Amino acid sequence: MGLLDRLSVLLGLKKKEVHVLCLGLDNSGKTTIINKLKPSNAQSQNILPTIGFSIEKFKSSSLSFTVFDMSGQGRYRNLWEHYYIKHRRIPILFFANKMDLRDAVTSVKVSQLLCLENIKDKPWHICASDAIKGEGLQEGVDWLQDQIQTVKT
Ligand SMILES: Nc1nc2c(ncn2[C@@H]2O[C@H](COP(=O)(O)OP(=O)(O)O)[C@@H](O)[C@H]2O)c(=O)[nH]1
Ligand SMILES: [Mg+2]
Repeated sequence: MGLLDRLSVLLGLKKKEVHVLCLGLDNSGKTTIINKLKPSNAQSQNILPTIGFSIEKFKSSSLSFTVFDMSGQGRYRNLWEHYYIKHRRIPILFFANKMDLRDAVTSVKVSQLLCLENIKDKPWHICASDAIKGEGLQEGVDWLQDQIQTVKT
């Protein structure tokens, strides 16, 4: 951020800008989640499979998010590491999405299957979500916003 932008954030004239890397298996609902977080007049009605990655934006009450929405396809996974900075204490938000499906496992079970309790060096949180209805998404974004605001800039 340039000096003027920082000043605008300090004065409350502008939201602080943050970058988010969105990763996950293909077809898990990443693009649908991001789309649902945009204002309704900016949402697309027809979500196509992501090729490579796309850059999306949405806002929370005090932050302006730029999201790198990565394709989950194997041949694009080597792109991920270019956007991921290993040694920083970056918060990780997990969505256990498609909770509306009859066979969906609970978010507790998902966190066990992914061994999330082994993540000791970064704050993490898991939310059950239904991206079609938009359920569980705000809880996740609120957590992310809290985490980012407690990190010193
Ligand atoms: N039932 C259900 N379908 C979902 C949910 N989220 C996404 N989908 C559907 O899953 C498919 C893949 O979604 P998409 O956002 O393209 O997945 P991505 O590949 O991870 O970006 C689409 O047909 C979505 O409508 C959800 O929470 N519940
Ligand atoms: Mg996608």
